[in-house]
Amino acid sequence: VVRRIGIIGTGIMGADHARLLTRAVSGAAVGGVFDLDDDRARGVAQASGGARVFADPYALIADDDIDAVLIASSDATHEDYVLACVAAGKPVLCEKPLAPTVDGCARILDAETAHGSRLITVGFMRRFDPGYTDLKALLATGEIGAPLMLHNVHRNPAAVPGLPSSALITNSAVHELDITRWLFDSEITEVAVHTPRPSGNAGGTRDPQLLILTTASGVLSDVEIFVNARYGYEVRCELVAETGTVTLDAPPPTAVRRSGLHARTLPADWRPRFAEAYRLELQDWIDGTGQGATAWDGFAATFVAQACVNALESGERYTVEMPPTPGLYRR
Ligand code: ISE
Repeated sequence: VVRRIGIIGTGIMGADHARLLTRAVSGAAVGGVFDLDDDRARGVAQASGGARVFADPYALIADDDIDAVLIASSDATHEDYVLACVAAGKPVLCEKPLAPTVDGCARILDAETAHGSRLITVGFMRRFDPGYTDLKALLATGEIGAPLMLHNVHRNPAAVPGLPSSALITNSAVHELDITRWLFDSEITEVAVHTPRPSGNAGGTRDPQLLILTTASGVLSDVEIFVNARYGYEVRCELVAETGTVTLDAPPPTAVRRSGLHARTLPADWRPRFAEAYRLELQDWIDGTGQGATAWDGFAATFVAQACVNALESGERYTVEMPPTPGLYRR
């Protein structure tokens, strides 16, 4: 069986997902696309083997020939589209964030809970990155003892000028908020955010930032988020445990030695760095294996991100008082 996927939003991520679904994932085909920019939608439809172009995203969601929906439109539109998918009883993969506000995420949880079974997956693709899955598997062996600290580095070469300082948290560091909960299987209970003198290249944005997260299990996870680092895209971390450490990096296999330099190339953005994670995430979704982040994970990430934004704006530590996990999401 080939599942026919409808894609809402054919920008950078929507186009990339369409390409992977068409070329790199088995059992899937792009059945339809919608984008506010008609030409862009047509281009992606053509590259996806002649998928239908819809003029209305809700018509795409309701269409009998669309089996499941992938949402890669702008963040503020996610909630309405996800709710429409739940109302139609269709599986949906929504790019992060599930919704930009805690209230929006809560409305989605209510809708899915009322529906009574899980339809929603959130695109926290790092959960499928071979480096992170290795790290989690290694931790589970107990070979390096109990985890104590995780040092995360997350850098982008350049952000749009005028980016709000909160966006470093809600749009970028939100990945580390999710990966911290996932890796340690423990909720984040306290957050603090520190900022150095902003980079002169950040155009007034408070960039970089240092987040300090504490989990219920007592692990400290610090996150350097720097979105105007200029030199390239980089995500790495080091886990410190009782009897050993693990570093996660993604060096390309080729290194150049020339003119007194020993160099490896860095990507310009996250797509090459997480290409395999995206492919595995989509294959898991199509297969219905259910390893992806749930709506509850999406809610939790937005909830903790909000606490971090409060901490950034007030300069104070925040205790994160997350509501109890609804029954639908308990293991
Ligand atoms: C972007 O939206 C992503 O999700 C990337 O993974 C992240 O590295 C980047 O900072 C975000 O802007």
